[in-house]
Amino acid sequence: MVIDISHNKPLPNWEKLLQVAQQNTTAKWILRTEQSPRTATISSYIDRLNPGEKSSVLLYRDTNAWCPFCERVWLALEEKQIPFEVELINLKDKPQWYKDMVPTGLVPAVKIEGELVYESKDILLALENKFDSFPLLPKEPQERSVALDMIEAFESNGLVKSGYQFLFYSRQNTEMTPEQKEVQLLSLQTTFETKLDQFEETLGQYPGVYFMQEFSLVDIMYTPAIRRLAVNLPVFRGYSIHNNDRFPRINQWLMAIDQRQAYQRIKPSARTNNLVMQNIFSLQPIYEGKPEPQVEFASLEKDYRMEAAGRLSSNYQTLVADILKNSGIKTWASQESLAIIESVIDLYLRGLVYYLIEGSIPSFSDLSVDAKTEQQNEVKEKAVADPAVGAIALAFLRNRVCVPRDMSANAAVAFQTAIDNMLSCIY
Ligand SMILES: N[C@@H](CCC(=O)N[C@@H](CS)C(=O)NCC(=O)O)C(=O)O
Repeated sequence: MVIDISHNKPLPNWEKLLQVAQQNTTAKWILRTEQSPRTATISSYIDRLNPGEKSSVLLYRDTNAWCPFCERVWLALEEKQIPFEVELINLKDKPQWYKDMVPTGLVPAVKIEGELVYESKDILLALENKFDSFPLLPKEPQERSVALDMIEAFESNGLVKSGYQFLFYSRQNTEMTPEQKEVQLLSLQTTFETKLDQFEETLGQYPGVYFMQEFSLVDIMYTPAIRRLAVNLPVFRGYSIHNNDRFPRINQWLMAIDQRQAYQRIKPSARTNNLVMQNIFSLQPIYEGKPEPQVEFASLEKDYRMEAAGRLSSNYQTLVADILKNSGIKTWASQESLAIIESVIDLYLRGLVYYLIEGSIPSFSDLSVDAKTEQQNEVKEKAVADPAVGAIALAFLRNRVCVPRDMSANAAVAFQTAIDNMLSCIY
């Protein structure tokens, strides 16, 4: 036990919770005071720099961590164990200095020893040229040239393009009959499947699960797009690459990529990818998303539980404010009760963090909160930890997490599992 709250002691404060979580996770993030998001994942190897030493690489990536091209560069940096710094660019409101600096205005871009490189493919090759740690291209010239050809082929072989045409097909066209639309959709599916057959064949060219003998830049080029297609097509088209007998090598490849150590804190979750398609690209799920399989709390790795606990503790003020503002609580709560409600939300979030750290759900029935009036900042009244407020706060947060912006995919599984378990204890 790390924190003792037995004998009806109050839950620990946020500082204590954050301290314990940070001591028990390898995840690294920074606090971005007064900015959104308030926390950001940083290089796993930043500690390798000497005190005062600047990293030779600065990565410009999108604030929401949705960009598949940024994901490529981020993954290469982690695979090569390069300590790097990050500057987040808000794509909805790109700073003028960024547009002036990068001719395309797009992310990602990097500065390597002060020199600007943009376009993800060019960045990958530049990093490979500059840093010989953990090579991501074969040394043997013939094999290297095959790898470079495969990297070039990403743009021209039509695999990803045909996948996205199938995913984004819109039935809105009013000049076609429903039957004609179905025929068109089926033809897009067939084209994509033919491309997947070619992909399957390419993966068979070398022994092992990757494109080349070893994991390489070729895998990095394809990873973000293929993973996004694999998690979005079942939800928006009812089409599955995963567990599809026609594509055994692609499935092995997806699984191997998913398990790479360097990818663990970068990969997006299926849920985040689906929500991006739904909310940003207005795709409609064709069937209700299956509930994610239940995970046993005991099977969650401590490192990731602690990461979730730490990220939440670093960001609790924003989360409490977000719940108050956007969960619907304000539509029924009286103005006078808001201070108490805020304290109850805070208490349940600390309870969630406590659970992530300790593995046991605190008993809220024994706990009360002190609500302070805003003006006087003094205790006005004591309130019981109303489970209804706790349930709203937890249910709201469960889908709010954006991966990997707010925490890694594995940490998000821990976070959501803990919330599910707490909710089932409330009602
Ligand atoms: N070919 C570019 C594509 C980069 C790209 O499309 N980035 C998008 C984010 S996913 C972007 O910066 N969009 C902002 C905009 O269009 O203004 C690369 O590989 O780096």
